[in-house]
Amino acid sequence: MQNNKPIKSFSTGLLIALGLIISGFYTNTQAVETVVKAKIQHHSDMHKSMKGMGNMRMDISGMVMNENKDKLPRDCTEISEDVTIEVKAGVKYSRPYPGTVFGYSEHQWHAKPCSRITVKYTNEDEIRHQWMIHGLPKYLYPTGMFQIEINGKGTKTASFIVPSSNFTYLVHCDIAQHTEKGMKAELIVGNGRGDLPSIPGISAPKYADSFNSK
Ligand SMILES: [Cu+2]
Repeated sequence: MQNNKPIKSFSTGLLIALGLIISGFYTNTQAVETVVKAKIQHHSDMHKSMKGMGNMRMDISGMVMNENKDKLPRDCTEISEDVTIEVKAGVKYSRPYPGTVFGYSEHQWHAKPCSRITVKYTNEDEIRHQWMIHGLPKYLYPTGMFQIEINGKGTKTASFIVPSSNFTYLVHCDIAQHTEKGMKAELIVGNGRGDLPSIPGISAPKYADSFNSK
């Protein structure tokens, strides 16, 4: 009996120690679990926010952002018509327009409200060019934009659907100086809202250059 007591107290101490280790381990496991859960949550948030950024097809030759082949704008009951825009980009398309360096093969397109527009875009230069349209409804096109970008020579095709309102949409290449140097166009849906300024072959600049000398 006398021997039992130290053993018993030892085993109690051991149990307490084991308990501490186990609870410590458990706490650690919980902490690890919390971290893992947070990471999973962060990952899924990232995916959600990527979804919020819209869909994106991307490869070495370029990208398509916010393509929409089938989601109708709220104010459309059906797709009114399918329109195909075949447009080329390149330095050579600037030739008819003095003062420009880059150009599109066409600078104005027409479409009916609620039409689905398929853009077949060909880049004939060795540099990067975009066909980027602004002002689309943000609940379908995050940032209101649809875009095709091609790195060097190549062709990409993608579609989007316009809403029912009469509107003139700006189309351009957003690469530094390309808009200013000729890569600007307009898409007129329905009756549009007049021409945008500085569209090569279509409209004069809003503020003409002044070369007055005194
Ligand atoms: Cu460009």
